[in-house]
Order: sequence, then structure tokens, then C-alpha cells
Amino acid sequence: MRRSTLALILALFVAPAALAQPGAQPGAQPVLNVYNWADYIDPTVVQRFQQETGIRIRYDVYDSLETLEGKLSAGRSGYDLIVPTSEPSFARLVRAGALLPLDRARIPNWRNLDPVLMDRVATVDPGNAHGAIYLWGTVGIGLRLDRLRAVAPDLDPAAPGFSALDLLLKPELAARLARCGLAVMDSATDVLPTVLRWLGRSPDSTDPADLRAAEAALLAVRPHLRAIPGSGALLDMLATGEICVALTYSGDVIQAAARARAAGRGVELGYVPPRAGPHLFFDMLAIPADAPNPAAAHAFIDFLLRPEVMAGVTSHVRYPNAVPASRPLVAAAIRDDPSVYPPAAALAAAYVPGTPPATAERARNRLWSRFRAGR
Ligand code: N2P
Repeated sequence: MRRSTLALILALFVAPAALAQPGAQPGAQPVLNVYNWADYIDPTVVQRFQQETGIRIRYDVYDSLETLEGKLSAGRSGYDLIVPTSEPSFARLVRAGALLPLDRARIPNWRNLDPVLMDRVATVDPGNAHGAIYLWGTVGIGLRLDRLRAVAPDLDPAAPGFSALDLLLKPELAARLARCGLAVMDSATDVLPTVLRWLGRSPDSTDPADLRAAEAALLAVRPHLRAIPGSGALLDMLATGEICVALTYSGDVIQAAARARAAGRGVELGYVPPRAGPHLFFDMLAIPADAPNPAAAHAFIDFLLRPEVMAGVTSHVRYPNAVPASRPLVAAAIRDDPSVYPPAAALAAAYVPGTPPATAERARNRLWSRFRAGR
């Protein structure tokens, strides 16, 4: 057999076979089970990976850390790649030994990661052994600007001292804007730090008095909320114009704004981070310790860390990434949008909430159930 023919055969068969899960039928197509946030990838990236590698991606989505952690808590989730936020979920998984140490030899594009950002998540993952930053962002306020101008012209988002969070959390303002549509995404983990900070308390507080204050603040505006939807549903509601003021993830508002513009029905949305400084999050690419196909997961992480692939993801979902070489390749309107890539001053004011201990976590979850129920 000629050497080039052998090389071709090896390339066609041996590489995919090497990625197949143990026990799979010889020749069966390898599968990669991905569990990621909703609205958090460019679908053409998935197609391209499948075409290049012959690995089929089975793709599931979640829209809160509570859902992700619930799914993983029993073990044997069947997923090969997950995208937990650095704190609290990724930190807990690292501590529990529930993640596979990554094999850097299989991720040559690791060198593309921003060392400064990776240092920030090394606090919960020494040596960055278990995860690479995928995308990051802030928690803040989505505003339907066209309706706000019509309903409350005195509340000008461009005015000095304007606090968008007041529209949602000050009962008299919430009451005024209720018919315009107010919403808070359904996640204790990703909402409480912002409420605590707005109250002037520590976003990480485990003090029962602080949690009672946060609960009282939320319950005071509860009657004025139109919905407490999952973040994915909230993105849709913003895009259709059903909601005027929402507390949710930065890129979700910016994606909704783009969809609304494309629909051309006059819905104009803007994203505003909280005045006191936003909650900053880093979402990590990680492999569960019991993943059926860790080789395929490594290959997908390496693929995502290519600058042009990452640029495509950011251009599509409007969240910044941690691959600096992707930045010049990101669509200019997104690259230069300060609500996508927060300017240095906004980043300096931002904070990354920590990981509450189990007792505080239970108290937060009970608080959240009462808020959802409205009592
Ligand atoms: C995607 C939301 C992901 C950001 N829709 C939350 N960490």
C-alpha cells in the first residue's frame, strides 16, 4: 500500500475511531453530548465541527444554573461538555471532583486564551486545570426604550444619576411601569447578588438580615411583575416587545435588541449595567468526570478556541470571549459596542460573586421560592 493511501485511510477512519466512546460499535459515528446555555452558540459552528470531524453533536440547553446543577447532581448526566459559570457552579464541581482534568496536549489552541482573564477564574480552579473561559458578561437591565419614552418621558436613561434598577426595584416606579411590563429572570443565583448590591449590602452576604432585606425588596415589587420567566423565555419576551424593564444577562438583551431591529416593528431595546457596578460572570467549558466521550469534548474545546470560530460565536450571541486574537474578526458593530465589551471603568466597578456555603444556598433558594410564589 502506498504511504499516501495509508495516510488517507488513517485520517478517515483511525482519527474518528480514536474519538469514539469505549464500547461503541466499530464504525458507528462518534457522538458528542453538549449541554450549554440557550442562545449561546452560532449554529453554523456546530455544523462546521460536525463536518470537519465526523463527530455528531447532540445539543441540549438550559437557561439557569439551578437547572444545570439539578441535572448534574445525580451524576451520570451523559454529557461530555458543559458550560457552568465559574462561581458558584464550576467552583462547586471542581471541589467535588466532578470534572475531568483537561489534557492540554489535546487543546493546542489553549495558548489563545487571555492569561489575565484565566487568572481570574484560577481562584476557584488552581492552575486552570478543569476549564477554559468560553464567554463572559454581566447581569443588568434590559430597557424597551421606545415604550419608556412614551410612558414615562421624565425617566430619561441618559440623565445623570439615572438608575435603571430603580425602575424595577423601587415600588413607586415599578407600580408606574407595571402595565409596560416588568420581569426578573428566574434564578436566585444570578439575581440575588444584584439585589443585595442595590441595597448597599455585600452581594455574597450570608447574613440572614441581608437576605431578609433582599426578600422584602423583591416581594415589595412582586405584584408589579408581569413574569419571572427563565432567561431564555425572557429573551423572547424582550425581543417581541412584551417587556419594558427586565433584569437578565447582558448578551441576552443585546441579542433581543438585534432580533427586534430585524423584525422592524419599532421595538427598541437597550442594555444598562447597574449603577453600583455589575455582577460579572465567566462561563467555563468543562468536561464531567464521567463523560462518555472526553476525546470528542477536548476536540470541541480546541475547535471553539480558534480565533475565527470564537469570533463567529461572539458576533452571533453578543457575549465577549476570552480569545483576544478573535477580537479583530468580530463584526465591527459588536466589537465596538460598549454594552458587549464593557469599557475598563465599568469592568473596574464590576464584581464576581463568590460561592455561597450550603446553608446560605438553601436559605437563598427558599427565599426565591417565596418570591416566585409571591408570599
Ligand atoms: C445565555 C445566557 C448565558 C449567560 N443565554 C449566563 N451565564
